[in-house]
Amino acid sequence: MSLPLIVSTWSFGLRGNDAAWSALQAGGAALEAVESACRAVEDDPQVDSVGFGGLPDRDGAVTLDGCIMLAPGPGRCGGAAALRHCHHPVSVARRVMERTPHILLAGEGADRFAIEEGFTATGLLSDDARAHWHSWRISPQPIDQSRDRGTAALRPVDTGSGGRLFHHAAGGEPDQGESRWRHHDTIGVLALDRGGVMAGACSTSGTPYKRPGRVGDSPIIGHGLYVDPAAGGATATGTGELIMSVCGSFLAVEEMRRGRSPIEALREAIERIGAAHALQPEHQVAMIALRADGAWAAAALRDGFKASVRDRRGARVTDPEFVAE
Ligand code: SD4
Repeated sequence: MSLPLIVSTWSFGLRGNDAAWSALQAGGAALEAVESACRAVEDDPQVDSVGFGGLPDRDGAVTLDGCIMLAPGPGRCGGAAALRHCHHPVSVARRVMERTPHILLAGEGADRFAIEEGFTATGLLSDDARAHWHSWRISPQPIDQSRDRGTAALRPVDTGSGGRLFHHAAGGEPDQGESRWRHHDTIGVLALDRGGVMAGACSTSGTPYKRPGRVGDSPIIGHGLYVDPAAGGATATGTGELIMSVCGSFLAVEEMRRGRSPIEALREAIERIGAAHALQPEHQVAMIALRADGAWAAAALRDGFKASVRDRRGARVTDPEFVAE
């Protein structure tokens, strides 16, 4: 087994992996690595689905979600949902894990907790995101991208260069003009440090123009992320409602606990989602899974997903081994 190892969702995960790598390679903890990987993407205003620069809800408010996990059990996992004033949900989630007896704080109380913990209150709506929200209001697009019907739905297709294009669901050419918008993806990260300790984290601004109050899978342990050192870890990106309907990350980890390989476990979770839903053109779910021995895999419901990995052999972007359709 070659340790350490860090794997993230999407090609923008490369930037997160890079940010975490030198400390991880020098013997740093997996927990620090997954947090700093998420923070690097949260800080990037060009990523309009995570952290500062994320697209807002339909009322123009950006709300951020994230969670972090070492293991089931007290003080080993935490989440923060619907933060409106702190652009590092992954770090707030870590404080929830380390400084409270709770697992999930949400909304105003989560922001208040973050400020009490010393986080700086900041605006989350970038100029670009505000401008896009204004044009969306003039020419309304789907309010909840993962559920609206009958629209010119777009699906994210990772170009492998850190950017993504969007294919019209009905086919046709990717629209470059749309490429920065209507992203639908979470940074999910799993790492094993040199000591063999595993950690995971994820962070998102959720579905663009979502109904205010809507929370997806990403801040909720078992849905967007699950880590159990005895079995492995998994994290998800895509339409939260689909992931949540099968406790996607928990399901994948449980499959590994039963002896399945990471790819077999992901395949089970993805196929379960496909079987449970009348899939809409805009739906996508993708997952990564990691086992304690360093074996990992990526899988997706539909094409267009990529995963990013960094280990002693270098940094690379890979296609998922399994795509359901
Ligand atoms: C959610 N899963 O809120 C998140 C959003 C996302 O890729 O971006 N997924 O449903």
